[in-house]
Amino acid sequence: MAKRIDLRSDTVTTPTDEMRQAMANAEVGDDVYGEDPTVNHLEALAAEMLGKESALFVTSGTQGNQVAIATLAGRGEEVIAEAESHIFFYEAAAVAAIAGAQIRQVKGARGVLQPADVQAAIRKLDVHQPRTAAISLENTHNRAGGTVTPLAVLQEIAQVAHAHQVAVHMDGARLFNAAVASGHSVKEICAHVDTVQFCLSKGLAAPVGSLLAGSNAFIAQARQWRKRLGGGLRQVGVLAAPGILALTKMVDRLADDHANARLLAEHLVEMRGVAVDMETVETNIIIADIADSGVDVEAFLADLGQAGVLATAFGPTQVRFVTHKDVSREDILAAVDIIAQVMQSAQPIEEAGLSGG
Ligand code: TLP
Repeated sequence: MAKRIDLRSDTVTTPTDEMRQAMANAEVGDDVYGEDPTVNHLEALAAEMLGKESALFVTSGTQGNQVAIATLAGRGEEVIAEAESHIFFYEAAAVAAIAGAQIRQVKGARGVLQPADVQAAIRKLDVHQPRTAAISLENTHNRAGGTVTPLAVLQEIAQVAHAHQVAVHMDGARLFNAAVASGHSVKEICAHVDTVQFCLSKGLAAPVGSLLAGSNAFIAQARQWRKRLGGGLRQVGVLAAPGILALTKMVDRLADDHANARLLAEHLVEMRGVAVDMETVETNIIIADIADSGVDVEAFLADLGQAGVLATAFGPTQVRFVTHKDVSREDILAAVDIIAQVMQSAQPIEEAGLSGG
């Protein structure tokens, strides 16, 4: 059987052989006592790379974001986040459920929050209004198609926020993609935010885990929130070991994923009925809109899956493709042929008698 080309997400990446070896050989201890040397090494390495005082190993990107928000925002407070951000869209209302805060959705430009809009959304001190406790940025922005927040915008948002004593958190699940695509180091990017979460288990290919970074005082409080949420793990060096390799060996190769995404997007826009906003294709995510084809997204994805290419529905007419370590340039070219064939033979909704009219 032909290889399955899985473009659903970079979360599907499998650990390298070297990572598996490192897991087997990891030196471990009880991390709740602070005695796991491999976790301590990973946290110190991450803090150093990001230019923050401390870092904390957490189970997932969602846990990292939620620990951060719960630390920064309390019950009855407000967090400003981009309208389609992951913390709003995909974290099961955890900001409400855990921190007890509400999210103020602010629309960005291709996912990038604009400083003037952030300024306008910050609440005044008034008995009727919640305190604005934090601003959460997403870089790269998933639902916008992997867009990168320019450094100048980050800097301006930080100025606006800090002038009002509001903290800035960055959901940097794909922070390293932002760094590789922009040519700025993660340290330069993180200099403008107070707290940042990034994932080891996406393009960097570690099996599990994220890091949350910030000041010593923030991380001390975050550590307690992690404990509350059941994220205080024991001999977790077996998971930190591949994370160290993710940071030391897997960053530069993200450029290949970006080149593959570009290649795929260039072919997709040539297909009839498929639209891609090429300006958003900066990293490893492509959002294709198949509205003009008249083809039903779910039916299209089912046929595509049968033919060996997996992608995700990302809206009523949108499909998301994500490139990563486990798909090569050859796989992308093979996927292009398959997508074109499936698109050509797919029946528009009206012809298939599904229009209901
Ligand atoms: N995103 C996943 C899905 O949840 C949509 C994906 O396949 O892209 N922030 C951002 C920007 C993310 O894209 C994700 C995962 C997370 C946070 C959460 O990370 P995990 O899955 O580790 O909780």
